[in-house]
Amino acid sequence: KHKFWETQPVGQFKDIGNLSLQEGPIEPPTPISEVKQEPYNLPGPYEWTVCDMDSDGTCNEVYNLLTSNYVEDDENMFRFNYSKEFLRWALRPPGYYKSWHIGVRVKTSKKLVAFITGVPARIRVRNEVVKMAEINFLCVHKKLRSKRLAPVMIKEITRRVHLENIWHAAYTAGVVLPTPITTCQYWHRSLNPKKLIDVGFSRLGARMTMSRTIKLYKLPESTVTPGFRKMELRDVPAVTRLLRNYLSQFVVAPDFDEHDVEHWLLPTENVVDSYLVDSPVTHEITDFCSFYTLPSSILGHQNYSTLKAAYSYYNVSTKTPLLQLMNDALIIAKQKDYDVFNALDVMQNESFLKELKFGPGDGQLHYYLYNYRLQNGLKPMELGLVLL
Ligand code: YNC
Ligand code: MG
Repeated sequence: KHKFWETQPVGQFKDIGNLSLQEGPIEPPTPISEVKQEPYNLPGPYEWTVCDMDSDGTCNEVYNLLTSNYVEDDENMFRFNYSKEFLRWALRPPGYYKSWHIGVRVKTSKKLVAFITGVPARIRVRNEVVKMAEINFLCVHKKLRSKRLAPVMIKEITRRVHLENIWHAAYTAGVVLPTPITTCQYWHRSLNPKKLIDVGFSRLGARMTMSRTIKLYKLPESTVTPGFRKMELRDVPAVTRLLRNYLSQFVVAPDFDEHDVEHWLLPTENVVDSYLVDSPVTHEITDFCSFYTLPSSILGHQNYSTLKAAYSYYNVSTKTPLLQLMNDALIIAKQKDYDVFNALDVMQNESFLKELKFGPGDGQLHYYLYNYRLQNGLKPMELGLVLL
């Protein structure tokens, strides 16, 4: 059934529940000298290219490929529209490898027709911090689908990850592959219900009018928590301490240091927003919340072309109740004109979703590890990792 995935060091469906299989690496690392030195062969008309995300021209090509060909919802009404600034942020964290930003071009025209990326990360699985690649943005042009290009691209990025002496990876997908470590659900909080209904993202509830719906989702004009403010560079040490301590409770979570926090959480306009509570009494940083910006193109609508969506990222509450902290995040997102605020049911998110009027979405998001076996699946609440 999975001609490619059956050959890979991932948990196989037939192994589910087999207690004789140990947790940890499925295959041992091999000496780098034994890693295949040449790229995998592509079909004749295509060639590999390294995509230099520092170059405006290349960044534009990647942006255009993804904007027209990347992930859509099941009904093909919306397609992710990652911005160029977002792609630069997502692909250039501390210690990134340019060679992991892989494109496929048509030899004759040089047109970019496929893409896959990895970035390095330290991810803790139970008590073990494992060097991994986070794989993302796998995309094949719509006209080249179902030709088995994706397995070649996955093998090629695996080879390049191995060349850096890294033997594991983490990734998410909307499709079921062998085998998810957990399956999460997206929840959506309407900020601009009229637009969301107009574009078919949501529907008017039973016995609801438009004006009652607008009233239902109304939020205060300004945040309520004293000392709530935007994160600044000087906050990096305190936020790192707060976040490391918080993430230590989850079975799988990133092992962030100050460099990671500066990159992934320091606010970047229209890419990532982070706020914290700077206690007016003790001047301590007690709580933190963040979201990233990922608009979707609205496909074939008369009046609207993009949906502005905020995605919950990492949140930590020690003094302010998480519910109040996230309500302030919603207020900020509304002030900044987002249409919807999305969150997965990971970490402690379940504790605020219903009360803050998030509704469950349809599609599911499956989380995977490559070459690392986890004995039992995780519950979404045991997962402390958000991939972009
Ligand atoms: C997928 N999303 O099952 P089998 S998520 C992984 N992730 O293999 P073909 C996928 N594998 O089942 P197409 C996958 N989707 O026969 C399909 N597959 O064993 C598997 N969509 O290949 C599939 N982006 O080339 C099958 O399929 C084989 O032409 C079929 O191309 C697939 O970024 C795709 O959803 C997804 O652009 C490129 O449909 C195409 O359909 C497309 O005939 C729209 O492929 C965009 C989209 C996926 C977003 C993402 C994470 C990717 C993870 C890849 C796996 C990484 C493994 C770790 C590597 C490093 C290891 C180290 C160390
Ligand atoms: Mg293909």
